[in-house]
Amino acid sequence: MGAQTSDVDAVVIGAGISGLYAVYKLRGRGMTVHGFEAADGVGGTWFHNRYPGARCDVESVDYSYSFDEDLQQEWTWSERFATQEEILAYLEHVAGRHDLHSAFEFLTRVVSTVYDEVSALWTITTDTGRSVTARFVVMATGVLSATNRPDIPGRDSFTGESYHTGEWPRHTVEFAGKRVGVIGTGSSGIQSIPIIAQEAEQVVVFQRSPNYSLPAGNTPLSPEQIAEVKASYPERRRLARLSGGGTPFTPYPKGALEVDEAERRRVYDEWWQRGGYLFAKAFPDQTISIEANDTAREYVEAKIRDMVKDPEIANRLIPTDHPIGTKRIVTDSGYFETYNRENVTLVNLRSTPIVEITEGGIRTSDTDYPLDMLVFATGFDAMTGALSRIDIRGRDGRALRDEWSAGPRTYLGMAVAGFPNMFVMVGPGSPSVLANMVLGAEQQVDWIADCLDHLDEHNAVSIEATEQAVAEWVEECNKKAAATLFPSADSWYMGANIPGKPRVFMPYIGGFANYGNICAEVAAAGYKGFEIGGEKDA
Ligand code: N01
Repeated sequence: MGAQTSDVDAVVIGAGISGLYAVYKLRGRGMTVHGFEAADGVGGTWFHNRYPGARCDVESVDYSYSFDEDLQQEWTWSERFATQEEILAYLEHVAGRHDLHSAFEFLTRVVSTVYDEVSALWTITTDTGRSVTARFVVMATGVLSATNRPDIPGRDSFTGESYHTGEWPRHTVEFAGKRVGVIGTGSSGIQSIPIIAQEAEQVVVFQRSPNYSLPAGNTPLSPEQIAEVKASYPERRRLARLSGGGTPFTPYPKGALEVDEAERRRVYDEWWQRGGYLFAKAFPDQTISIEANDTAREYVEAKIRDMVKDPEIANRLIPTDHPIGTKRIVTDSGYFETYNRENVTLVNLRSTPIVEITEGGIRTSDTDYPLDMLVFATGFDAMTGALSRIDIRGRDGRALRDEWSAGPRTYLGMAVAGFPNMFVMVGPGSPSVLANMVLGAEQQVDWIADCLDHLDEHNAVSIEATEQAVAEWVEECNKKAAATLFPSADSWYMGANIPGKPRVFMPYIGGFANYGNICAEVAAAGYKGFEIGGEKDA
């Protein structure tokens, strides 16, 4: 089989963090690359999540590309945890600096990608009726990009303003003088509620599951701090690549149950001061031993009780359904204190569920809440949602949706048996959301570029994961997850937030550094677990 001529060498779907870098890197190999992006700009997650209070929970100096040393030295982050606005400005800057906009066709949604075995080409078709053929397709479609608007009775009958945090409009949303209902208390709800409450006349929070959240401890970055980071970037990045989560932080060297009460408290105090989700990893045994986890949980519960004046409301805000850290700990600014405000009401949907959304508000089993605005902070069909919304067909017309009907099945999170020359970015089976997404994207794109070099060197046209390699990797991912407390939580990591979605722990939880090493070993062994096929036409 020889490869026929395609319109371009590669199509990249999505202009978020991984899509932008994929275009840069593949073009750098001399490939022709065409990108498609449904939005009218670059940025992916950071384009869409413009809700008030949206910030990254990874420190800005780490949540940034490392591939361009000059960029790293020239760009100056203003705060420890960057706002959505600043991250989007950064990504626009990167795209401008490397002429990446020119690769993309914006406002164009891919509806199908179909592989043809005879030509060994993919045909990518869009909602504008365009079709492009390519040898390779890179699915940089995002992990938290397919929004979830739950099918609550009467959802579309509401006549006030209605927004989803993950599809927030560009125009300024005015809360002043309005009664705002927020459904959902994940990261998006918890970040936006304090800001909405400062402006709105009244905020009613509809909480189904309480979540653990820690103050961000966000501060402006001083010129001295910036200079120090810039001077030490090589070491900072090196440590990040050796870490479990893609940032230069490591847990305390002993387990929570190996130290006495005073030492444990000192460590939790220190990690509390650092702020944010890293608290889940203060001690290395916190997410594998329920006894260790209990010590962290009790510490945070006491903090919540300190912050919330009304003990009954504090009780409602303390999770009882999952070990701390098995859902992503939220990084907030003044969340719990918001419930001390007169204009904020917390509705516990576990005791009084939503019966319906009406024209004028929300009706629970015991109360009608009249509202002017509804904010759906109800999350995403995570990790697989964006892929399943595209009709992806591999060999013999096999549909990815069907292949993954019992849960996603990948090799190294990047490749799928039966879908040659298709690469999935930061997808299920990779550390993905459990690590720094920017370094994760770089690591995978670099690996893909090396893999394409290998194909060229061997005059080959296709690479495809074997069924056996996929089966073994899926088993490895499941084994790693089962050794932790994570599967015990009804989280979006498990697909538990979407009715009918298979319950599978989707990311690879063996650590960022380990994952990188495994990928490197696979490459060094001549792409073990892959079939490399065909010869290029002379
Ligand atoms: O979404 P979520 P998110 N009726 O799925 C509730 C990243 N992120 O957008 O838990 C009533 O976490 C649902 O309740 P329950 C980060 O990785 C990062 O907030 O299913 N409620 C939950 O409370 C994060 O983890 C940042 O019982 C319903 C909420 O909606 C991920 O994105 C900022 C419901 C959804 O929470 C997702 O966060 C923002 C229903 N029918 C996001 N359906 C950073 O800081 C759902 N809910 C970087």
